[in-house]
Amino acid sequence: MKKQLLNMRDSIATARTLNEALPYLQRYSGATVVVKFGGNAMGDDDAMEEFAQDIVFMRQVGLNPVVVHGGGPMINSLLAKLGIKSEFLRGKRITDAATVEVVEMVLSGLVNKRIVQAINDAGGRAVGISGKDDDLMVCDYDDPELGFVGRPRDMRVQVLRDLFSVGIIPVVAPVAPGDNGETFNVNGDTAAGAIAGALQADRLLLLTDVAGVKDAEGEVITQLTTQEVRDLTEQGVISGGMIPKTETALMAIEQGVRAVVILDGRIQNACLLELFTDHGAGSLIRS
Ligand code: X2W
Repeated sequence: MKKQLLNMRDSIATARTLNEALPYLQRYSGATVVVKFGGNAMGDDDAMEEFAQDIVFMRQVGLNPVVVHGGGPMINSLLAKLGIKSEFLRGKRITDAATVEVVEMVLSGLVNKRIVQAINDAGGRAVGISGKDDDLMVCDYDDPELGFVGRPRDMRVQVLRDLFSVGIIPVVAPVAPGDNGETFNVNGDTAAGAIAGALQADRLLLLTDVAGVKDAEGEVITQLTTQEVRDLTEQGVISGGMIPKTETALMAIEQGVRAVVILDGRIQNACLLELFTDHGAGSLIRS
């Protein structure tokens, strides 16, 4: 009897949670949400399963989610096994011809298919592609010092819309073609920003392993404008690894993305918490 009562209480709490989510479900119905899933946020199989469930939930309630993933730590690990040295310059991997082959194998192969499989196991329909498929993201050389690192130039996002229209969740590896047969390695945040911009997405969620943008006292700032981001960067408060993320956010918003959230992927069900409850889990940036 006591157990039954407890179960009833749990169920009532669940029903209330669903009820409280209604305005958010209504607000985001039909919205396009690009989720950048970084290598550092991927964690173990349980974290992957939970992420996949969040994405399937989003699709189930009428959103159009697109996953753009990273995989930096996984690339490092295979490069080390192969004895290939690797260095970063201003947050991007210096990528020679041998490295770009490893990058494509790891991102388009191992990491992309692990995410696709997790989403399918959670009951969704995921299809994995890279920037090469249907020429989704044609790139120029980013910087001569970086080798085969791509800067997105021409975005052809129709393939993503075609996948949405039949209920498929696209999972995109940040590997892209150049004009002359090159394969480019693209920073995952950069790729997610370019895709979100081209889709005019309602939200870009940058899932990472930090709590968000912090102020001078080290407190997380839950909401900030693009101007505040510029000011804090000038003051040196936003620095280091946060800069590529805030730069991606500014560029995406300039291209028409409504808001960007730098989201703490270590928190359980971070995507659901951000989209469907009053409690965000990071820093929301908008114009
Ligand atoms: C990245 C691509 C993967 C990535 C790299 O080679 O590591 C460049 O730096 P995370 O896990 O999101 O860091 N590309 C040009 O962005 O992975």
